[in-house]
Amino acid sequence: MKLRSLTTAAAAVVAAITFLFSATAMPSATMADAEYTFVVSQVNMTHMCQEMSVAVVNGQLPGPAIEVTEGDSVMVHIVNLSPYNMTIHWHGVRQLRNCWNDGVPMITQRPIQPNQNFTYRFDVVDQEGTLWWHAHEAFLRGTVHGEWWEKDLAKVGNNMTNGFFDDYSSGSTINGKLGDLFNCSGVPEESYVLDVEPGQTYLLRVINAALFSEYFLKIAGHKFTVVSADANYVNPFTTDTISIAPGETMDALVVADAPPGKYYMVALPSQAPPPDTQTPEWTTRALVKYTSPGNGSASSDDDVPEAPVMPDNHDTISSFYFHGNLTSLRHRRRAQVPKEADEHLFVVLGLGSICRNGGLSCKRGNTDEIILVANMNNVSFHLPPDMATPILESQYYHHQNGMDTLHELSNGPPVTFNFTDRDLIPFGPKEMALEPTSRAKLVRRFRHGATVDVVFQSTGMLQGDSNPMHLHGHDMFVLAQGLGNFDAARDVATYNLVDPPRKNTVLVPNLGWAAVRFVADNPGAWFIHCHYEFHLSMGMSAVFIVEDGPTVDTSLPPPPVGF
Ligand SMILES: [Cu+2]
Repeated sequence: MKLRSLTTAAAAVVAAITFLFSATAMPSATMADAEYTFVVSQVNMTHMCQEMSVAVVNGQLPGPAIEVTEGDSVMVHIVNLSPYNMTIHWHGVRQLRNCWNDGVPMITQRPIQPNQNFTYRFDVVDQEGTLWWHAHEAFLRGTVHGEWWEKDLAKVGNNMTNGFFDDYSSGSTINGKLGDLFNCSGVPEESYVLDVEPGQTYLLRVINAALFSEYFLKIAGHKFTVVSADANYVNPFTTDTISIAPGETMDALVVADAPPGKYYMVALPSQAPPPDTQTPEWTTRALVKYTSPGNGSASSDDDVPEAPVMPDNHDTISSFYFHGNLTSLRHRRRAQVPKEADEHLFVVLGLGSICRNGGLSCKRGNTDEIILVANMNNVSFHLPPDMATPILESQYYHHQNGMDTLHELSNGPPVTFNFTDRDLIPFGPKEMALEPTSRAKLVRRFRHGATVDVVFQSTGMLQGDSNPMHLHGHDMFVLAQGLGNFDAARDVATYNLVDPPRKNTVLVPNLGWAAVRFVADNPGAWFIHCHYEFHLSMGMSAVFIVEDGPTVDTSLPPPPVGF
């Protein structure tokens, strides 16, 4: 298959963003192959009869795409004219020995304050396909693209951190368009339209930039051939439905081989079935429209578009099987998966609570006396609001204060229980007994070059939620996934050590587990977190500190000039 010869690329995106092609080559310090200026500002936008002030880049929703060729160096000047602190994270970019440019507030840098500028520099090396950028500050990720919120997103972020969870989006979008399932006083919202010519093949770059939900994406009368995920080629496979979790990207080919006409492209959010709390979820749709070569439309305006039959919105098992189909395409320049690991972590993704009174004793469960938090091995990530120095800077300069308050992520949870017990889903005595949690600057240190296995285990404490876990600065080999509780004696034998997919975001299935392996070869302080914004804001995150190697070439250079 000649992927590089495809020049017609359309972007269909479950809440849009950015494209990065890539390759090998090193840049000079001052010049860049691609240079962009991103002006972040507040603009007023009106949808569904409601005017909102939203933070956007260069006045656009979604923001501008960065298009680069393999091997390019990239420079992006951020001008923050918004009233919010801001950083931009280059999601999935490997950032080899370049952690200073990873864009995570108080972990890799101080946030860019209102009316301040900052320049990011990075290379895109050995990655092909689609990556994206987003704000990594409170809930502002929401407006650099995606859902439509009739809410102040900075405030929503605050609410979630403080244990108030009644905020939901008002609509989903494809490339910033709500589509005709939404209306303002009966007038349908604008739809994203993908014009296609019969017989042509299109590359769709699909990004789930939504804050809360996995999505199913389907086009009536057409099939997808998935060729890449998280900017790594996969063995192509054909499917009529793409399943995609927040933070993931998928590149898929679509052949316009249906009878000329109009076809809906539908993005449907999914959620775990009751007894999980059911939240408002919004389906959105775009239009695939056949045109004739040269001029004219091959479909008349009166054509009623054909709609796809969508999976049930509780059909979490389809997502499980879709992700199980991903295997990596053999690539001569890429290292194979290491056959053994040096370190083994079992990370239980849970929900807990801390007492609002600051003590250890209070009423648990459905009460105002607690703040609900999300955790990893029963510690919830928390940075004190008065923290002065980012973790990376403290690590690099060996600052004592800052580093002595770090809490080491343990190899496993403090107590073992039936993690996927459905009786844990509703508030009750079983669940409440497991609630007490601590908060800390949660980190884990790795020797440079260590091969690390992590098994992520979802739990009924978080209801039946899946967890898309995103690791910065590294790709992870996804060795296996399963439903229920991970059992090393049984499950290690199922590890794929032949062609596991490489992902920066691994979807840990609903009431199940996922096993990953990565090589800690990139010195720095790397955020690892759930890409559901509410789990992240509740503390489902940690920092992986990778130590310098023995040589200059395996060590983190000093911060860039002007940092
Ligand atoms: Cu999560």
